[in-house]
Amino acid sequence: MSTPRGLRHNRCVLQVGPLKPSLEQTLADDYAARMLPEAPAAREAFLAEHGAQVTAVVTSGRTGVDAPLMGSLPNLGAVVNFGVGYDTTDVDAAAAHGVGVSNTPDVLTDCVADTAVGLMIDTLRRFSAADRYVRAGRWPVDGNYPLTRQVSNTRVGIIGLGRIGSAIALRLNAFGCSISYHNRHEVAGSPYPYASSPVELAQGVDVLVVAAAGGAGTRNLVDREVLDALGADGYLINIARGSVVDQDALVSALVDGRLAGAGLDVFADEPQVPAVLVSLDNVVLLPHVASGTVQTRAAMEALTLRNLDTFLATGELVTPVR
Ligand code: 8YV
Repeated sequence: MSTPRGLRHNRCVLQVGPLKPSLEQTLADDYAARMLPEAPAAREAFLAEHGAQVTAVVTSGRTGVDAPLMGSLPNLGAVVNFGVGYDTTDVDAAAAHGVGVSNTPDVLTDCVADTAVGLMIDTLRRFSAADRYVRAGRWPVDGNYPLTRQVSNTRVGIIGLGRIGSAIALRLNAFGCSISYHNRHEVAGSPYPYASSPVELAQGVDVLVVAAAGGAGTRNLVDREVLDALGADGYLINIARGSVVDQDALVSALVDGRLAGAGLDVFADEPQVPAVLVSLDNVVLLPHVASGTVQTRAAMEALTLRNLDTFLATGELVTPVR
């Protein structure tokens, strides 16, 4: 059997983009990992000098490895991704070069699903807005806060019934919500009704929750037509990727009153959030924190290192993406 790609040369681990500080420390201390410079000239010089030595990259969904970078790393064998989403890594180029890609599934499912439900409650019940009302001293002046939208027993449509979408459905079942979903393929054995398109799904629900993977296949899947199908009494919750929603169409729908509200953990161009969204009181805006708990991030870090260790020892990944 031939030696797997990435094990044929002296092992050199490259960090691409910022990572959790403790993970960066471990990579530097225990793996003598190099960090890819960000400035273009320094990056080019680094790749010219060290590119051929790199056998494994550790990165996150925030940065990833695109095809040109992969082309500069001729002995790369694995892209180890901290996070479940890997849409910033070119998996087709990786497959073409024989490079494995791993992510961190399962360990973050609970926290991301918790965040989706928290965002939904906050958006419909307007808790953050009501908190601002109290802090601004308006309660004694303007009286009771306006009534809001009930969460229990709403009709919820989930786009993407994978691990995270299913965990969201499970939680919302306990709220008496009726669940339906749209997915690339109908999920065999699912207890929930399937809608063959996002528009069809949006037409029949009060709340649309986006839990689909990012990437070219889902870009702007939630567009103006879908938002109009959701309607002026509808709410959008997105804990997936900003790219899945046409952000301009979303902003217009909110500004025009064609959508009741939105709860967003992700945006098209993070960390930039359109000023108009910030000015609206019927949206809840989070800085991409869905998996951001001490416990979950530690589990993600451990799984990232398990993938790296296993790759360096055997050429295999523990949780490859395909
Ligand atoms: C990441 C995420 O932790 O897992 C994902 O896909 O979006 C988050 O959980 C965060 O983006 C760090 O890269």
